[in-house]
Amino acid sequence: MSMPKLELISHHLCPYVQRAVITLLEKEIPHERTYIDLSNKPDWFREISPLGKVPLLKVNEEVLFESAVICEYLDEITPGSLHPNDPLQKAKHRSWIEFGSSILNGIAGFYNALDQDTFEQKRGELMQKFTWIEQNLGNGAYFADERFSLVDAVYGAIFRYFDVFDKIADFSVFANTPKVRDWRQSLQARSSIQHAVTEDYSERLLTFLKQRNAYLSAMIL
Ligand SMILES: N[C@@H](CCC(=O)N[C@@H](CS)C(=O)NCC(=O)O)C(=O)O
Repeated sequence: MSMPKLELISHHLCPYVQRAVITLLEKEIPHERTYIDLSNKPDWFREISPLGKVPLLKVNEEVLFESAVICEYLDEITPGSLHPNDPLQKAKHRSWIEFGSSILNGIAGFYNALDQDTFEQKRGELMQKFTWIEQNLGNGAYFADERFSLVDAVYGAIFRYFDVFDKIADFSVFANTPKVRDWRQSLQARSSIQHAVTEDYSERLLTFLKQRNAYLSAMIL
């Protein structure tokens, strides 16, 4: 199959976009990336995005939306697979990818919390979610074993938030989850994860967090 022309419609801070970029980089797929401003969506984007969300993948003249769909499509058009072959294991990976989306909602709750009580509650909820992960991680460097998979792409983007939170203060979210801490390190070292965002990612995220006017915002110097 000849490779179609691929254009990923992206946003600098979006963790769902990162899932697609990591897949593109892991599979060494030639593509273009176009970044848009979500607070001022271009008309051409509104016209092709059914949910008004990034990522979108333009495949020649067709449009795909939803990161899970995009990642699986990219995986399927290239040799090898970032999913397990066994149907049950593959389904489990998809479950933990969904769980990753609920962690992203939890992270948004954490950085948007307006007062200390809510902030602490959200921090506790995140810790509980990572306890679930701790109990379901394999014994290798990555989620299941020594092979990088699509679940790893999802959590690589999640852990990147904590690299920036760590610059603000020590929130000890991983204090009770040593396997998660090791996994985070393996993912941080992975080239596809390092290169899934632009170099100014941390500054952009800090600026975004400051602008929330939330409890966390006040902690940013
Ligand atoms: N379920 C979607 C979620 C994508 C999503 O929430 N994208 C956000 C940015 S991270 C977005 O485009 N939001 C629209 C907006 O801010 O108006 C996926 O997996 O692709």
